[in-house]
Amino acid sequence: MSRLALFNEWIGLPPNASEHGYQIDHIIEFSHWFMGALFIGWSVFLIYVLFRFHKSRNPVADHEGVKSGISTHLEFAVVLIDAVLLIGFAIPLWAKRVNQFPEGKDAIIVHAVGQQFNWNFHLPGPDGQFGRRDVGLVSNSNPLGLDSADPAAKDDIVVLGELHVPVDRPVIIELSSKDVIHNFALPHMRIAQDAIPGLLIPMWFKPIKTGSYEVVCGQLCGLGHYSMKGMLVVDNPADYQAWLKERVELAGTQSAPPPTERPPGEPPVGPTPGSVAPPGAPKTVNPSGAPDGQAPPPAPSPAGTPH
Ligand SMILES: [Cu+2]
Repeated sequence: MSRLALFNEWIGLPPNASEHGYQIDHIIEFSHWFMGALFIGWSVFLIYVLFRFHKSRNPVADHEGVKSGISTHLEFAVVLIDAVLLIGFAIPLWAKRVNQFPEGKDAIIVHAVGQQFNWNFHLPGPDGQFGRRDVGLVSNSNPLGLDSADPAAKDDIVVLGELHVPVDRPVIIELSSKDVIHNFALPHMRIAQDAIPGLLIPMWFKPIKTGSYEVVCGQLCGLGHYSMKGMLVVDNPADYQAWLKERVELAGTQSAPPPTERPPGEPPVGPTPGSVAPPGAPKTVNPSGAPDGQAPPPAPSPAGTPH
């Protein structure tokens, strides 16, 4: 444990906080030692070859070449070890994350929806049922388009950026995206999965240490990608219940979350007036015939302008 922890620290991995994480860490550790051995081995071989086949020792080219089969055996051994790592360890480990989901009521199920450049979380509330979501209902005050006419949606919890989960219970996160491909990455939990528009992709882990952990977007998803961070707070059961209670009370009375904030001096999110139109789009026609920028008041405001 101590050697592993030291090694992980040395290569910059944050401390593991999930149940399965140590298995990932072992593979990472072994792969690095293996790569280190290969690096040293090939370096020594290169230096040997430089001396062994130097022009002074071999003034005339030898068209027969080396007859020893040792390099073939060595290369085959490297391929074999790689195959064992991949087929024997990496694939079964990942299969458990994406195929063998925990059963029973013990698991917490959360929907995480990526958008440029935030993570939204949708929890089913006390009734345990996710309310209907409709993309047509999406607005600034309703980032997920939750249908308030659906009885199951009444107690649903929608939070922006910060998700709380209880310690020592499996957490299933079902991922989707509102715009482009994002990646829900939890470095401390040793898990990451793509969030793809139109798909619902589940993943799961079991946090074993309380604390606050960073959620990052692992796919370059646009100009504000660097700022697409969230927080995963692993609570003890009492704190988690308190957070849930507070959120349920807030549900329905929540005010609009702030639009994506940008650091000072940066361009606003989304298309700005006069920016590039999508391919094939008709040219903008000014119905009033007035010069650009002098449209009469009833004309709709250009896309991207806050109302
Ligand atoms: Cu992203």
